[in-house]
Amino acid sequence: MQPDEAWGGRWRACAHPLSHRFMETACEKKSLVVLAADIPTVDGLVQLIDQVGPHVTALKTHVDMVESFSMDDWMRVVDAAKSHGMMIFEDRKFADIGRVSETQMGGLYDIRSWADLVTSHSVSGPDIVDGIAAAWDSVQRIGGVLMLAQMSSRGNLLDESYTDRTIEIGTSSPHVVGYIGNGSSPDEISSLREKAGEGRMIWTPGVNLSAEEGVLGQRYGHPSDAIIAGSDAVIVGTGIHKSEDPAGAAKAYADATWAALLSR
Ligand code: 5BU
Repeated sequence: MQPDEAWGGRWRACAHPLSHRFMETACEKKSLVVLAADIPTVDGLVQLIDQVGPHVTALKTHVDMVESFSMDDWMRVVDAAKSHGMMIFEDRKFADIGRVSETQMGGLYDIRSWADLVTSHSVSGPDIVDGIAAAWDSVQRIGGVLMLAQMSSRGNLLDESYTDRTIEIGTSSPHVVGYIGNGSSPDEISSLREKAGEGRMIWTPGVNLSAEEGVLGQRYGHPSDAIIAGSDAVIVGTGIHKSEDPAGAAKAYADATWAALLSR
């Protein structure tokens, strides 16, 4: 199916090139699944990526959870993701002032050199986005920022006025591809979609096909409900990597999200 048919207004209104790349890959793989690869070893990550690659559209990483990090080793993860046509999304949740965030995009992990997307808080104000974008610019790469407009964990402090002000920042920056929304609550996703309009993506963690509640305050909703409510990608970790059959689980999430997109 052509992306404009599957995605409708979102395809036409989202201006960032990486949002189009995501929507195209989603159509090729019939999947709106982003794998939250929360595995602390490079071998484990590469194995998981190779198992689920055909059903997953982007890889979400936490590079700072990898034990005995080395850049050479890490490139095996990057290469594995690329070989499956997955975008790489480092869930770094930047939060500092612009200048420091720019520097933190380099450093030990050199996120700017391999990540296509990163997450950012908005608590420090709009310049954080320019700092992150300047880092990609310095290595002649294009990247995009997903700002945390909501969170999935219980008791989080991102209230409605915080969400509104985050959207103000996002709307006025070409580097903001979209927002992180609370995948456990279709109502919150619908409200975020209404505020964000068609021109930005919403990606949602806090999604699981079976679990009611995760550990340590994580909350879950159903992937189909999240997509119907206006999410464009479900971020799934334990639902896939803790499954006895990760490939089968990834396919189940892919099928549920693709069907939901078409019915939306
Ligand atoms: P889970 O195993 O599907 O619960 O993993 C969810 C992932 O999404 C995990 O990597 C978190 O860092 C990430 N996440 C989240 O769960 N909730 C949020 O609000 C944000 C990120 Br932002």
